[in-house]
Amino acid sequence: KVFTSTLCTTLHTPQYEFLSGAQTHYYESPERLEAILQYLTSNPDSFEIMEHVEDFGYEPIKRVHKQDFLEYLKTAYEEWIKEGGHPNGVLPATIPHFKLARLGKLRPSNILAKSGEFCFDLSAVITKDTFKAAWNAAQVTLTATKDLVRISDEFEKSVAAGTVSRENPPGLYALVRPPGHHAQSDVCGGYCFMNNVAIATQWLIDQPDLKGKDGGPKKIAILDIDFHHGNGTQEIFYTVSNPLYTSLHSNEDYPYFSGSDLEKGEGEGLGFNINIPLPHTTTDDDYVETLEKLIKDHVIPYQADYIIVSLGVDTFKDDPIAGFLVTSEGYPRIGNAIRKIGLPTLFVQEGGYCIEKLGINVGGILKGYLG
Ligand code: Q9C
Ligand code: ZN
Repeated sequence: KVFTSTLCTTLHTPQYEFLSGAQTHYYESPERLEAILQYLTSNPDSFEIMEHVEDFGYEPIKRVHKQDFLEYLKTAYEEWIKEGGHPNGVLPATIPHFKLARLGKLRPSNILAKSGEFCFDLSAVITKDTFKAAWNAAQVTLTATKDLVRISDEFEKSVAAGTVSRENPPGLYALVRPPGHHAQSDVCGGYCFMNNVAIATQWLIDQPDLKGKDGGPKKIAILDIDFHHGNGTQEIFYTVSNPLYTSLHSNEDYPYFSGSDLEKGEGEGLGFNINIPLPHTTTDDDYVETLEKLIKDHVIPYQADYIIVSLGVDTFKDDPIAGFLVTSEGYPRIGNAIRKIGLPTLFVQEGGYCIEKLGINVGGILKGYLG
């Protein structure tokens, strides 16, 4: 089952961004979603598309993101225009670099200052309806998450009754944009504003009636297979032991300052953050082998109740802003490796920018998962 909303393709359309100092078109575009949707619609035997979106309100978003940051996202564009900002959208020109912040104690309310305080790069352009778009992506993801609980209960019953084998776990997909895994509790960046996967994860942990095997909250293992490190998801859950955050990503690319295998979590969270940085030479075989090892060494022993996948296909060999060698034949193998975990899984769309192959690549992962 695929959860999406037409708002994912109509809202949040910045005209340009800056890459290597040059103005380019905005890579995180509605066409990305249209391409994926078109592929899934033309495979009706495998995919059922749901346009139903429930409203979970502000509460689940506030559990992950700070109030002042959310207020900023909501009001930034209007203030920006009022102060003479360019209509393409809010982009910082001054970001509080940590070497300055050692001395600086100021937190000015000026929009030019706030645009830097709440953003870490030049790719998260805030337009008139960015807040609404990010809100919508979070609500679609939550809608899918609620259904994950339902289908997972059904799955457990069927397994107990012996009508379904554990080898065929159910799966859902939230087809959303803007993506989320670079958004931290109080900073946007990397095309991300609200962290959809983190919001969904925290919501599952917070449900009072959802009990895990030990009587505590359900346990979630996050598998981040986007090409880029999910600095946002890592930051949000760095000091807790639920969820387990695991990521395969490039060892030499954006976001540059996080993603090392030495980042293992802190306090109660120590040992529950697993980063596996990989080189640009990474092929289908390398990727699948590393993923299978990650699953065997870390995901299976964690004994989660649910898997949430940050699904990026910017690992593709022809992705215009990334650099691995994964081919369209590799994606079904990746999906199959995830299926072999044997747990109900929610896939949430993150990156992937090769429009021509987005459908077949995302579809390949999902089909590989379905087996
Ligand atoms: N030379 C996601 O995939 N610009 N975000 C990087 C690369 C930002 C990627 C520049 C890339 C953000 C969700
Ligand atoms: Zn990415």
